[in-house]
Amino acid sequence: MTNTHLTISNEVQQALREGRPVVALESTIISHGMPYPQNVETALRVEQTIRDNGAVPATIAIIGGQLTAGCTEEQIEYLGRQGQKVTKASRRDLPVLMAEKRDGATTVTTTMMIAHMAGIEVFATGGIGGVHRGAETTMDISADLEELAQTPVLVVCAGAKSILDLGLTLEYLETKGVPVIGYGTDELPAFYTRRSGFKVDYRLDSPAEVAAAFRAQREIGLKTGMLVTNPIPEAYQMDKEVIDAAIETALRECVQRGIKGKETTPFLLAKVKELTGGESLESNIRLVLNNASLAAQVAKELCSE
Ligand code: PSU
Ligand code: MN
Repeated sequence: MTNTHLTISNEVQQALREGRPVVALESTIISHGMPYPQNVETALRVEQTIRDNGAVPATIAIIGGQLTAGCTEEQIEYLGRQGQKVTKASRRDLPVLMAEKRDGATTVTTTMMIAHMAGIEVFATGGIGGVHRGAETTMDISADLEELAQTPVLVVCAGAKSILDLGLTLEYLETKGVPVIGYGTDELPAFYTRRSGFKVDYRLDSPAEVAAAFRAQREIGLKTGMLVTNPIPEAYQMDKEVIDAAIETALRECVQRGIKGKETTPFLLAKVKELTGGESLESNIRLVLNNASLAAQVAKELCSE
């Protein structure tokens, strides 16, 4: 049965057919994760970085109800301009968006789903969602963790922001059987900073080692994803005190304003950015580029079987 809801760009289709490396990219980072126009500039730079490293980028989104792998520059520009007006689309949003032919920006969850449907195994992003602080009462746990548990896509990220409870996020991933790899580190990176104080399961030091681990899990038919956490380059790391203070303020304001559900993460991201000015945005851009380059190298290794 062909999937009539899925549209794969010609370039991506051809690369997949010829066994060339492809890297998936999410679109919520464009619409909800960064302000315009830096979001569009970054998305295009990320695509270029993937090309420079010998792979084909596939930015993923929902366009007019179609699950789209390989957005055009115009579609990226549109998502960036629309910003928060576009639906942030997680797993539960897909049925209605498809049926009503609406647009949606894909989170880590839906990007993994669509990448997998298209036959793309590697995905680069900034940070993943996780277990929120206070989840023991709010039950706010990102669908990203469930998706990592059930969809065999390798996700390269810079760890997770400490707007989340990083310890509980790691516990949850352990329960779900998701391998968490530190790239060149034993510690989970905390997005803006290289260290979080939490140990990861395994440290791997080259794209070939990461590809070998992913290939091994594929060979025994494991359906879990794999999380590769790649620390932000030293030069772009933020001062821990500055970022921690901003996160604390953002979290307090989030509770005071009664923000809940899917608005929580975008609110916290925007608030932290507002409080730390351009510095956190620059760090954010740099770490995404760094992840794109690693993901392309891993995708290349996976193709050289
Ligand atoms: N964390 C970031 N930047 C982001 C996101 C998370 O540092 O842009 C986005 C991603 O798309 C992620 C989503 O999948 O937020 C998680 O949202 P939630 O916590 O509502 O599941
Ligand atoms: Mn949530």
